[in-house]
Amino acid sequence: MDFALSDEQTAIFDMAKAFGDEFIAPNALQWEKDENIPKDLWPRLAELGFGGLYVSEESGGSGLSRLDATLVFEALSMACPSVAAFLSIHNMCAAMIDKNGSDALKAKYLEKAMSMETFFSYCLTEPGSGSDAAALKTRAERTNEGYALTGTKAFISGGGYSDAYIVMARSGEAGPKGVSAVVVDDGADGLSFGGLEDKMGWRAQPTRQVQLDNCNIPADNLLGDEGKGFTYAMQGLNGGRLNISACSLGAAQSALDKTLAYMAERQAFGKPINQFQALQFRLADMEVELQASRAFLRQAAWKLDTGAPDAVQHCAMAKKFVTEAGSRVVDGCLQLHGGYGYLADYGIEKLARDLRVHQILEGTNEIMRMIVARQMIAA
Ligand code: FAD
Ligand code: 2MC
Repeated sequence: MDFALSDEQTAIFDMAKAFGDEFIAPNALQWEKDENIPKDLWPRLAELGFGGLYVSEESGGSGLSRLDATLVFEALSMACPSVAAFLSIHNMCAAMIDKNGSDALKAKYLEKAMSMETFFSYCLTEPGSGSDAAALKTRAERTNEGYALTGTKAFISGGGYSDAYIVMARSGEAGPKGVSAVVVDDGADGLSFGGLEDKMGWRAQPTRQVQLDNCNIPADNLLGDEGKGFTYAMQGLNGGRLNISACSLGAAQSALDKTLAYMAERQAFGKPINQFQALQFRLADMEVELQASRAFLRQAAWKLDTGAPDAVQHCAMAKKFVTEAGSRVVDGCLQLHGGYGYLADYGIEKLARDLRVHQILEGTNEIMRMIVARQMIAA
């Protein structure tokens, strides 16, 4: 067993970190104020191969492992977790098309997804069904040409911003087996968007409802087989949950790095505050939390990469553990900055707001516990 990153993995991390330091970190606070990530960022990330991190090389992707991808999201989140997590959603969609799509669908979408001329959103949640995702009601009715979609998707990251949407909709019976996944292009007749949601964090990313009113799409925009959309959506989320964990980890690490520098400078009672043992112990606790998170996350990614039978549970456990640890660490860092931690200019309060939602989306941490406990009591 080898816990070290390979030279190639270290190079991937360093490349993402350098890009984030130069092109994302200096803009993160402004993009949050603008409530917009400039679209010209994406082709530059695509040049590094980040438009399809774990899309196969045959399809024009980078063909990396899930573990490699977590390194990219960890590194980019040191600059801004909101930007990194947005990129993760696009990657999740691109990989769903690569893994499950027909040759026609791949030919239609993947090249531009890899260059990130086409940015993808993922539409599962509805106003009446979030955790109980298989209860979704959006209909996909068969027509002569393909499908007519009617329904509303809630909380869609990139709603009204993205170029294409993977929509999970009901084409058959109640429950998970009646769900199909389809691709809807921006500009399609019958596609419209709700107002911009006013959120606590992830403010650089637009979140809107995606509304479908007899929205007609061609038959070859079906992803894979009819009735398998729920499984594709869940498989996509396994990797997504790893990525979200990596986003919490990178952001918390950057908060801790900033806090160490701050504590060496900040004086109280005649000495730098890093000389108080009570505070040193807090630093040590935070270091332990992040090291444990990193090891646990990478183990879960390795399980997904190797098709381990308990990979789904490990992805869920990693999401629960790492997102909660990440938020605790950022909150601790905010406290160690005193009043300055509460000011926007220091960047820590943004991280506390951005990371909070990682315990809610891509499956709440209660649902992560449910996934783990179901397996524990099944045997
Ligand atoms: P509910 O399912 O109503 O849950 C309410 C509470 O009950 C939660 O605490 C939940 O954990 C708990 N709960 C529910 N069932 C159980 C149970 N069986 N046992 C124990 N506790 C339970 N969705 C998308 O499809 N695409 C996106 O791009 C997207 N982006 C998002 C961006 C943001 C900023 C946010 C906030 C959400 C986003 N979501 C997206 C939606 C997100 O995935 C859902 O909010 C989440 O899955 C929870 O669903 P819900 O909000 O309906 O909560
Ligand atoms: N990986 C692979 N397959 C999975 C899976 C997973 N993680 N989870 C479920 N499945 C399969 C499962 O094996 C079953 O297939 P089969 O019948 O062939 O065995 C099918 O999906 C149905 O699963 P369940 O019987 O477990 O369905 P149930 O409705 O009881 O529970 C649950 C499913 C609660 C685990 C699922 O609804 C869930 O994960 N809910 C959380 C929703 C969520 O994560 N939303 C995130 C939206 S995206 C987002 O927030 C973004 C920011 C992008």
